Amino acid sequence: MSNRHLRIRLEIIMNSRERMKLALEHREPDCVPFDLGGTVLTSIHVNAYKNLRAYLGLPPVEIRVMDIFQQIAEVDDDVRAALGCDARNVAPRSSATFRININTTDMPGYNFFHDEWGIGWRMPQDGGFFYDMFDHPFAASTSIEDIKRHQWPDPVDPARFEGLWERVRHVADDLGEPVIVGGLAAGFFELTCWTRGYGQVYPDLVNNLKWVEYLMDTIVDLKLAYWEVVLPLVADYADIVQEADDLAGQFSLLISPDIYRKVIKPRHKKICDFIKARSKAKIFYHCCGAIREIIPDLVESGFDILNPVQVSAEGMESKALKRDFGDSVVFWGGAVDTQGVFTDGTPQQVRDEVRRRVDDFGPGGGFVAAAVHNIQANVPPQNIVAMWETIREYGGYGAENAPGHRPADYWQGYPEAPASHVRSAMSPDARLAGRALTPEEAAQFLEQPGEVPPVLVKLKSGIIDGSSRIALDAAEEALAAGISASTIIDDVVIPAMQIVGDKFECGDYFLPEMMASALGAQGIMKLLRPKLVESKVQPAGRAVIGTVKGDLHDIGKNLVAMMWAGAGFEVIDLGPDVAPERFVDAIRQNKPDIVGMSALLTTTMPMMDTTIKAIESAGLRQQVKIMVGGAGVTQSFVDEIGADGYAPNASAAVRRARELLRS
Ligand code: HCB
Repeated sequence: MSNRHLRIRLEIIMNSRERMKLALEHREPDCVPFDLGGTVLTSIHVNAYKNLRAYLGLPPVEIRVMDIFQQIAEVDDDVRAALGCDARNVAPRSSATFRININTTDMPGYNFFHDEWGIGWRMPQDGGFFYDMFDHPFAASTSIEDIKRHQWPDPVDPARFEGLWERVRHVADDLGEPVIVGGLAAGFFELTCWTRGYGQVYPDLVNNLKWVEYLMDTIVDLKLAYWEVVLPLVADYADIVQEADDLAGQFSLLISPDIYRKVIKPRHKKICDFIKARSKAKIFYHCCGAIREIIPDLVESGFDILNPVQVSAEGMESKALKRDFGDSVVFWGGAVDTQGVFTDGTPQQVRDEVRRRVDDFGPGGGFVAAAVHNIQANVPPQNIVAMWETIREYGGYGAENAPGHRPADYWQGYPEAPASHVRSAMSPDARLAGRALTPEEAAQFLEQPGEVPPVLVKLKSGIIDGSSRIALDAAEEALAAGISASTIIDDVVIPAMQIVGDKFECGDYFLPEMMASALGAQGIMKLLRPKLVESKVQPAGRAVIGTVKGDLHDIGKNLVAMMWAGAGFEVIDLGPDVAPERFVDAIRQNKPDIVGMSALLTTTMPMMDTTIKAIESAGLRQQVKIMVGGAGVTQSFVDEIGADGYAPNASAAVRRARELLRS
């Protein structure tokens, strides 16, 4: 057989569209639907796709890229047939008024282009995996006029919809597959982040709300205009329509539930209501990370399907998700944890993981099996096939091995899933000890005792509240009143940032509040730095930090850099996508005490090891302490690569840096 590695043969009873429709109605079809390539968030990186085709014994083809940014492949019909893929994307085309023009010469080392929103994307010419954002049209904007004047894409350009009706009809009637209609680019919040820049949007939510809401509403209006045209066009053929944002990280939401409910949710609801008034399609919502706390809100907003169901994130344990939300939402994804076992595990470990997830999510329908997020470049084809086989082997409803038909002792040895994900006033130490702080401990943890002059109180609360203007004015006032720079730092800025960090760890503050405070502290440190130099005051230490080569995720790294600055460190921030040689050069040039590295992807985590080896080879290892962090980084990984320390969040990074410098 051409696809020689596939051991499983599926007894086909329904076509994909029938199967999918039942699953989306929370009913059991013949088997769990399987998705590879049905959306731009459940596809496969071109490198992994090439390997998969070869492993399946399928002939090489010219790989069509489904999404240029993520470098994911359009899954060809031979692979779809071999694996029995149950979902197909019928995306509208891009606007005729815009053509991507890739520039290969004007940015040394990169290919780059600007998209129709004005966002700049680039990919390293040497070994790059993705196009990453480097330019945001509103990065420096302060006025609503900038938003009005911007040349926005035309959401209803007829060229987008050319041939769309024929394509959806063909998919539904001729192929018997469900029709997934893609949205206008990403979700409205994601597009807000992309056009403004992640580093700006979060603090905007605290101290520039009116402006950022105007930007959001502009984007929502474009989306509604798009859906207004596309939905009647695809009529009843549309089974699923798609929206996507990123609202959570590994351990918690990025924004507070309160901000979600006040700022994001009404706009989500507006979009969903608009779609539901015009279509019977189910609404698919992609949001990575630990979103458990707002799942009821997402359901209230009108989303029917959740993706990617990041089962490795906090509170996202599959068994408890199904128990608590299985009746109200369809889980699309979650079949295998892409952060660990899919890349690093053996095929048997992948089988064990997938079997468990199918058992958890499968009973009663409401589950479409897919990996958590796009299959990354470094996932071995054996593991992809192991995933697929296990879904087919254990995902047949009514069969002996059907989901949920497990022996009574199957769950023995698995940790009991939490009833709900509770954020509470828990210091990291208390978290480690597995208990919440008492109210007295929590109060002590959050308060700074002692009396301070009013201007310093103003300064302190300005920092804690994220009111950077008030804080900066107060710092200037304090200096003018003769209070020394080192007193301001030691007695106010550092303790204030300590409180901010504690609030973050307690789940009281989220990214917007923490970033707003950290930006304020950073501004004050900049103001005070010359005074410190004048009076020969040494910083707490000097730190170089960067996100490693190939990785664009810089939100966490920026936060660590800001918190270090707020704690009195002099920080040299090398940015994202930093090659080992640049870390080495920065150490030579700046002679730091500590080097911080960040990586969020399993494909880039090995770059931390490479960077440490480069630092060793340059003979610089003994001069610096090396600290690492990022969603997938664990203490055992730290030990493996020989780093000196690890911190799970920015506040812990301050504590750990101080410890390392004392050691
Ligand atoms: Co991104 N992404 N992403 N992403 N992304 C993750 C990381 C996944 C886990 C999501 C998932 O699986 N569902 C996943 C990685 C899976 C894997 O590794 N196998 C993933 C993927 C797959 C991707 C792409 C590959 C998508 C694709 O297929 N193309 C793509 C890759 C781009 C690239 O890097 N080249 C991609 C893109 C994006 C963006 C652009 C949409 C956006 C990044 C924007 C930016 O940073 N400028 C993004 C985001 C936002 C995420 C999630 C949702 C949140 C990450 C985040 O900002 N967390 C993330 C989901 C998750 O984390 N579970 C998802 C919040 C910060 C505060 O936490 O962990 O970064 P942090 O930092 C902490 C902590 O780790 C520590 O302190 C920080 C502050 O508290 N720390 C340090 C961090 N660095 C430290 C250094 C030290 O020395 C010490 C402590």
